[in-house]
Amino acid sequence: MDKITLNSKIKDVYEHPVGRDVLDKILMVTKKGRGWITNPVVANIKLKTLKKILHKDFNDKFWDQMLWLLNSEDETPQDLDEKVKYPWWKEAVFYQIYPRSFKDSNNDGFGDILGIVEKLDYLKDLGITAIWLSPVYDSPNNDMGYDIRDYHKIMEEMGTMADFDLLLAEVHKRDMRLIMDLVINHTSDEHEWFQNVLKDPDSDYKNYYFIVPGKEEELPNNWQSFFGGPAWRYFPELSAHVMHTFSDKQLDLNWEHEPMREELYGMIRWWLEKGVDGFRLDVINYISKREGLPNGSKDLSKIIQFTGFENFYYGPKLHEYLQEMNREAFKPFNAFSVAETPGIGLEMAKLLAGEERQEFDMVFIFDHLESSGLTRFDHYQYDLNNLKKFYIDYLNHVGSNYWMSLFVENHDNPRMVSKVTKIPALQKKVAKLLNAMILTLRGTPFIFQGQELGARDQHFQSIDDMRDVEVINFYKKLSQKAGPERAWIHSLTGSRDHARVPMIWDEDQPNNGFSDCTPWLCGDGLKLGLGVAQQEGQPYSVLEFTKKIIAFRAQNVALRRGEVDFVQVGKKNYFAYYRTYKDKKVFVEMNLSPRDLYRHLSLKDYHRSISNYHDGFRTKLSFQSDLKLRPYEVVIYEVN
Ligand code: TEU
Ligand code: CA
Repeated sequence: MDKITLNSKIKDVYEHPVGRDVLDKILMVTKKGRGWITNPVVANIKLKTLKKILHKDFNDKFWDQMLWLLNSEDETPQDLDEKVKYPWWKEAVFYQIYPRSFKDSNNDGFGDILGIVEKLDYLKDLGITAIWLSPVYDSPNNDMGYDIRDYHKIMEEMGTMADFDLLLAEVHKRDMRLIMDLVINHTSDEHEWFQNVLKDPDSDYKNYYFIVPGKEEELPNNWQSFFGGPAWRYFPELSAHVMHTFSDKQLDLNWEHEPMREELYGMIRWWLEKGVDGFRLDVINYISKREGLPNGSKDLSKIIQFTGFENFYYGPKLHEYLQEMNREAFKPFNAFSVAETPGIGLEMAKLLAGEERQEFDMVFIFDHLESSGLTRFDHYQYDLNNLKKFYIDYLNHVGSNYWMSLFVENHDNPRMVSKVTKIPALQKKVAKLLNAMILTLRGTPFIFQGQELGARDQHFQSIDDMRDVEVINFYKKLSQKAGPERAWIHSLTGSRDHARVPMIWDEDQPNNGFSDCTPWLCGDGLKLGLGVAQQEGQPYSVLEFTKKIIAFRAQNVALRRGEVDFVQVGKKNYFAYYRTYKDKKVFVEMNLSPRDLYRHLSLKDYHRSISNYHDGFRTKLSFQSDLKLRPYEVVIYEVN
């Protein structure tokens, strides 16, 4: 791969994997289409000319950082065209459990492991074949388990290691798989490793973290934490700053230090020996920090929001560490891995999860969760055409060696349904449409707990009702700048607590059947018929609809393995595709808008199998009455 310099043309940058992802991000944030770059006039502009044109917005530091980032990758992703292999995880339907809020077995207000065991039959009945468990390790819960104190111990509220062993056995007994959350970019400050540093600042453990000696008022660099404020916490007892890219109780591990890496790999093998089937790796693309920890570009941070990000979100030794971890820990156990990789675009993703790369099986990319240029804390209505564009773009640009994860919700985001519409009657349609989409596209679907019920955002009354460290810090900071009212509007819009409220098992029971005692985080208590007990056996409920599609997918190989062919892609609000495998064919079409939509395909030989509208449902279409799709309608047809 040629080095990118200021003499390179924009089109050279766009040919480069990192360049393409970075430019795509810039186009997204500035709401310009790809056409802008592929336009021959723009494509032939040299970077130094662009630098001149943009000198007001972007200074020298920006260009230095950009060139460094681009030249840190000299490999090109490959899009192969070979026979696709089908390991179990490509045909799985995953379900993400947020254990603290799933089911409380001993009525102390916290969900726990035995609570999960109680509900395994519910998941089995839904058709789930694999579970991803958010962290259950010992933790002071500053970031609800994403701050691990002891990797070998279960958090007290969650139960015991014996409970965990039971869970694993019960999962396997039901022919399901279990993957754990692996948080190894950082540990809690209460982890023994850091405690050892405090006890003996000269011990080797000082190399496990980024500890930079100096005066309190002199920060090592200008990096910002994702949870507000600088990415450095001062420890007077060490006369040093310690790096934390998340909360100040989550200290970043120094992957440069080999003994630290060895300990992590040993810990991973320990869990795999127990029999867990794999891992979801938390912010794993952040582990390699640029040498010297240089300042981030202020200009760049206008685009990516966090100063310093470019120095570690795709760091220089990332691939080296990941290949090593795969070799040392995953490979010997044939363990499955899915990486959470915020900020990564498709080309970088291919270098992280291409089959031949021996790093991860899949990644979670986040480019689709917000409309162009907006963030989770912005109040707006999400346009589903964005999702369509994202999936077409991505699925049309991968080879046989890349497999996509499909998701629209997780524990870090408000409910997608609420982002799309606030109208309760339409929310159920949208919930079904979204579930249908991730269950019928090509890839592995991940359902976040409650998504199968059509769970929506909460009407929290004030910041006191929220528990998440991110939103609490965010609210404090914004209140000072913009006043409490504005701070509250944005906090309510973006809070991760919307997704973290307890599961609704039965709306007729106290605390919705989650616990006999007041939960650690409460929702607004509105009864909207969204509980499991309220939906089970009701054929038109979101739950039964979702179950039906999962069952259909299990029976229909075209939905699991079929190639995807998008049709009429230029038609706004219309999203339609064929899934084809040998002689099996399925057609899926959707109306992405709250208005009727006329469409012009001849569907008369298709057998209509599933739809989120049941009135007037016929398996055969008649030409006169079926020219239009109703608001947020989705229909799945068997074509043969
Ligand atoms: O999230 C990483 C992450 O970057 C975001 O999704 C995060 O929620 C937020 O947007 C930061 O502004 C992972 C975990 O999923 C999350 O729960 C943890 O809080 C975080 O890492 C730190 O471990
Ligand atoms: Ca409990």
